[in-house]
Amino acid sequence: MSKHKFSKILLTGAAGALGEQLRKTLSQNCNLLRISDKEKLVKKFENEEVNQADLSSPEAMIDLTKNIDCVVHMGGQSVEGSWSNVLNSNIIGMYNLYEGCRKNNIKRVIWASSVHTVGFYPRSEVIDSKVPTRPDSNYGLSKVFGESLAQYYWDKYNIETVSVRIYSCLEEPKDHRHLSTWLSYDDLRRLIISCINCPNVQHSIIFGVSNNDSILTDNKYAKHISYKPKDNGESFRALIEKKDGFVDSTDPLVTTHGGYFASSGHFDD
Ligand code: 15L
Repeated sequence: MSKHKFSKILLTGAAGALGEQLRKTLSQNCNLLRISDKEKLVKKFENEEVNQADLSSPEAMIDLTKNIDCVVHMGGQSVEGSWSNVLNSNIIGMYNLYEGCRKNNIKRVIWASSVHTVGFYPRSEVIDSKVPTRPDSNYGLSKVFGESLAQYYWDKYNIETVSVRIYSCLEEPKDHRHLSTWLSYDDLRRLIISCINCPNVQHSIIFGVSNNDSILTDNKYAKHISYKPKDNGESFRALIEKKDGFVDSTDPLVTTHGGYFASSGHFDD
């Protein structure tokens, strides 16, 4: 019997910023860690297996998901982009990945959804995961599609998913909005491991945010995941106020959860 709940984990987007932060922890929490990205990757840990693949290829996704029991999906377009980039990476790519999961009997997916699914909520509103989505960009729209896809694959095909609405995952908060939206790298690791270890998740949506004093979200519908964030963006307030001064409450950076994603125009214009 394996000492891990899932013995064979696939990490997509392993060359990206968050993928990079997760490799070591994941490799310690499974027997085999298959790492994938469309960029070239170099094996770092003994139980890693490298498989370079592009999400937009259905064949590659079927191949990538063979002999795996849990996927941590950090791949795809991670910021606003042209419609064609978002479509290929996050909509077609997400569908291809789940088809691979279905065909290869994968049990669970944990993936990077985003604050930008709900980016148009005003800062004054603390939201839970049952409020209607309010995407703020092509990118946010693609993440809403991803969450619906995850719900569908749970309802119809019994593939469990945790959609992690990551707010701002950075080494440290860099501006006033981040004081509320920051997710530290250590809390990211805690969160993903909680999602892996949780016995039953069905399709759950959880906000990926640290224990910030000025938090904008309420994880009351994800208590079963037992995510206990430890870091707090507030400790960076003095530094940010010294650097940027005080921010006006009408500044688009802080009027909504999504910040400048919500206030900027169409990417393709
Ligand atoms: C995200 O979803 C992006 O992946 C990240 O690059 C940040 O822009 C973050 O949201 C944010 O809004 O802070």
